[in-house]
Formats: sequence, structure tokens, C-alpha cells
Amino acid sequence: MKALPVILLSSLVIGYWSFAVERCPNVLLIYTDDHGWADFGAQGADKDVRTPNLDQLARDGVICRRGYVTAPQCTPSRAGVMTGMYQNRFGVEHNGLPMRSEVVTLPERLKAAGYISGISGKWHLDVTERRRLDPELLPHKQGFDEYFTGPMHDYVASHALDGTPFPDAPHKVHDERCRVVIQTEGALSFLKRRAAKPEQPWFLYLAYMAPHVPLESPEPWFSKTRADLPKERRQALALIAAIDDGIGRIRAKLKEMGQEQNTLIFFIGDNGAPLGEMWDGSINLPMRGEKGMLSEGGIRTPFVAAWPGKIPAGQIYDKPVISLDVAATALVVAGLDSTHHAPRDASGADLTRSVRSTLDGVNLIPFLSGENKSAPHQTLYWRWMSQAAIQEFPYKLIALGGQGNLLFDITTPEGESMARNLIKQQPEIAARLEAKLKAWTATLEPPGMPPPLADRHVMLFSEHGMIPALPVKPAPDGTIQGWLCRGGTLAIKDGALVITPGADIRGFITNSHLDLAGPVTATLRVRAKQGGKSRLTWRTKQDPDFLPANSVPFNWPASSEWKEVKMEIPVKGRLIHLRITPASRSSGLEVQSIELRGNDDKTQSWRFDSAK
Ligand SMILES: [Ca+2]
Repeated sequence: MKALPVILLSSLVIGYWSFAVERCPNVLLIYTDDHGWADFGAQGADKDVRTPNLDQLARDGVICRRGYVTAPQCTPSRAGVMTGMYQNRFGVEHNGLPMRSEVVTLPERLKAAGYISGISGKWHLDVTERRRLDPELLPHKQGFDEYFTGPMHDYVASHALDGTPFPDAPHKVHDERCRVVIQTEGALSFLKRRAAKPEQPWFLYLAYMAPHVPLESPEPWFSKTRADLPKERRQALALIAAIDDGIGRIRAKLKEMGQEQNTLIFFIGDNGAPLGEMWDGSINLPMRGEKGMLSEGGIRTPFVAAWPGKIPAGQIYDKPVISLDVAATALVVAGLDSTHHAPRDASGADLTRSVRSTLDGVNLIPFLSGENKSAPHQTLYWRWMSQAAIQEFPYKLIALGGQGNLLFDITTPEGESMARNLIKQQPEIAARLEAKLKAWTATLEPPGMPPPLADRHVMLFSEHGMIPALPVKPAPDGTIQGWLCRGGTLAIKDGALVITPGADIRGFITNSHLDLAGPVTATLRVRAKQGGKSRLTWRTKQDPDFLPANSVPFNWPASSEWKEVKMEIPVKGRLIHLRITPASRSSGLEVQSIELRGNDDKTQSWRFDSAK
């Protein structure tokens, strides 16, 4: 008697497969890396980028011109798309914080509908602090049945590229070819195995590690780019062209398998291009800002969806959508409960945001098919390091930790400029959005609005013309950006902090507003007319006072040029207070910048060269 329900269930399942006209669709998610909004041809933003296959995919489906991701950085953005949940809800705020194994992923959920899942390319959800890898957090521990995963030339795989299973999987594979080609072949290898089992639906995550740095010049694509462009631009265009060829090969394979009509495809960039020293050659124009910012340039990326026969072809969709919608859409088309219709209280507040398994995205199919004319999202949220943001189109409020709020109308790309900051003109909208943002951040892990910890991020907003240049002047209490000189005086002169030790004592500069996990890396840009032996001393949260052991020496360079001095500070616990004691009897000590980087990659930094 006990076995009967199982037999009944089995026959029902077999019956379903035998008689169903259509089985559940496959889902293919292509996720590129640091790929700016402008960089695909059909976007129409840049004339140098050529992506005929991606353009064809867009013509066969829809370009979402307001497509967002959940963070302006790799790991948190990937945690969001892989789970369909705002990653801050389970503590993946930024790179260096891996996704814990108990977090429920899309491939894990799809198992209930009989899907087999595969990944090719970059994972980046297993990187702990100080860039260590945790093998317990690899894709095969997070729901992927088959995998060929890695960023560049070294991979961990369940199958060889020719399709042969590795009996000792996870097996290490080294391949010297261009990473984009390898990652395309990893995806093709997965598809080849699916062709042998056409009755089983599948999910494939093809995460290209491009055009992210380190750049390379792969042929035959590089020599087809315009020779008068900057080398980085040519390299990015070559890598994007290689991705485009990969899309062509994969779509040809789907056609050969007879699966073209039965595959829902998403193409999304994980975050905007970085534009500073680490420029990857990609561009975000006309979006303002870059990777590392919650302005449009950091979180609005290429976003295409295609499902022949289900999503009308050739559309441009202008209502905001987000990468979180991939999981909700995939689960609904797989016939599973996406559980995203969260109960709300009378004020509209979502009561289940804090429930770990509740999705934050929506099923996009009714919206992209035209069945539902309303907007998929009333409100979108972000929090990343020292920034948080909320968007209720067309308004977006950005909270810069310790620097106040910005309010923009983002209808036009140039909307996020200092001249268009509406924070004073629209106090009621700003207050309403801030209250909602505070309520949302209170449900996160850890809860709360962003801390004022990353001056370098505030600098980015200043460089992109979204806030004025940072004022650098002594505060009424005599400190300069939190630094104080004991036994001497401090001044800002010619873009540097100038230290004048007292007549009889050498004094020191000190900052007691620190909070960094040890060990800490200190990077100072300094110079002096007379240098010499100097010292860093510190105090942690646990220490009753400055202890003699908490000290490292360094040499203050005597030089008319700025010199970078880098030190590992072997702090045990949390650094809260630091002293920089200059060389004895030295003169003309100057500091251009100080950066302190904690063990968890959090930084506190000061630049004195923006003084006017
Ligand atoms: Ca990225």
C-alpha cells in the first residue's frame, strides 16, 4: 500500500512527458563582465562596436533599454542574478564576501521541474576575503549538475570540452586559448549532451569573463578593429566581437538541436565598465558614471530577452527591469511557484523581504508580450558599500554614506548631473524615497543605511560631476578629514597635508575614526625634504591603549617626487585608531594620500590633492 502513491506519481510524470505538446522551455542566461551599456550594436550608442549576432538576437526578441543589475561589481551582481534575490539580504554586499551554500539558487529551484543545469565561465561566488577560493562554494555545490568554470585559462570541470565526462570531477583543465572561445566551447559541450536527451529541459549559465581586464588582443577579431582607436578600446571591441561570434555558434547549435523555439534567452552585462586606471576599454555613454557607482553607468547594462513565438520580436522596451527578473521568469515558465507575490501591509511595505527564500524579481513574460501594460516594478533598490539607491521611475535617490542624498530625474541620460540634482527642489519626493530606502535597508544583512567609509567612492561621484569637488579644509576642531596632529600643526598646501612637528617633540598625526578588519594594508603617498625612519602605531577595539607591540617601522622618503609607501599592518582584530609618527627632526613632511585596506577589502581613504 505504501508504494502506491509513488507508482501513481511516476506514471503521471511519464504521462506528462509522453503527451505534453510542449515541455518546459530551456533557459539560457548569457552574462558578460564589465560590459558597458553602449557596447552592443543594436543599442545605437557607438559606431565602432559590431555585434551582428547579438543584434539579431535583439531583433528576434526585445532590447530592454532600462535594464539594471543589482550591484556595480562582479560578485554581488552575480549573487543577485543567480538567486533572484537582492544579495544584500544574505550578506553578499561586495566582492570578497562569498555566497554561502545554504542560499537557494535558481538551478537548485529548477530541479523541482526536472531541469538539468550547466555553467560555463566565471562564477566568482566562491571568493573569500584576500582572494582565497572556497572549493565548498563552487557551482556544483550550488545546484549545477555540469560545469566548466573558470575566468581565464584555468578551469574546474565535470566534462572535457569534447564532452567526455571526467571520472575524477571536479577536474582541473588548463587551456591557453582566448577565454571567450573556451567559454563558448564549454557551453557548446553542455548543449551537445542535451541533444542526446531532448525530453529534459535545461538551464545554461554562460558567464563570459570579458571584456573585463586583463585585456588581450584575440584574433581574428583584434585586427578588424579601427587601428586609430586606443589599444584598450580595440581590445574590448575584439573581446566583445569574440562573444558575439560565440552567440552565433550557440544559436546555430540550438537550431541544429531543434530547440531554438523552445529556449528563452537572456543577455545581460554584470555591471558597467570601469573607466579609471583599470579601464577595460568598454564604454557606458551616455550613461553617467562607471563600475563602483550606483549611477546609471554602474548598474544599467546591455539587457536583451528573446523567446521566439512567446515574446514578440523586434521590440524596444523602456520600462525598468532588473537582473532579478531572470529567476522569477525562469521559475514561472518552468511551471514552478516563483513566490514573488509577497504579502504587503496597508502602507504597501513588503512583509516578506526578510524571508530568505522570497524572490525579488517578477516574471517578465506578460510585460514583454504586451499582455500586462503596467510597469514590472514600482520600486527598485540598491545598496553597495558606502552607497544606497532607490528608484521609482523617473526619480532615483542616491544616498552617499556621510555625504547626503542626491535626487535625479533619470528620464534622460544626462539626468544624473550636479546641475540637475533635485534634492532641494523636490523635498517631499526625496523624503518619501529616503524613508522607503531606510525601511528596505533595515531588512538587509547587515541592516542599515550605508556607512561613511569609502572616500574613494565619493571621489568617483565628484569626478563624474555628480557632486562638487570634496572640500579639504581644517574643521573647527583642528582636524583635516579626521586627521589631527599632536605636538605639531597641520595645514593643506599645494594639494598635500603638510606636517610641522613641534619645536621640541616630533609629534604625530592621528586618526581615531577607523573601523577596519585586520590585517590592514596601508598605502601612503608622501615626500619630504629630509626623510628618515618613521613609524605606524595602532590600537584595536580590544586593546586598552597603544601597546608597544602594535608598531611597524617605515622609511619616509626624502624626495622632491611623490613616493608610494606600502605597508602590511599586522593588526589582530579591528583597527580603530592609527598614528603616523614622522622621522625625527625631519622637515617639510607632506602627505598626498592615505589608503587603508582591511582584510575584507573594505577601505578608508583620504586624498588631500583635491584642495583648491
Ligand atoms: Ca563585473
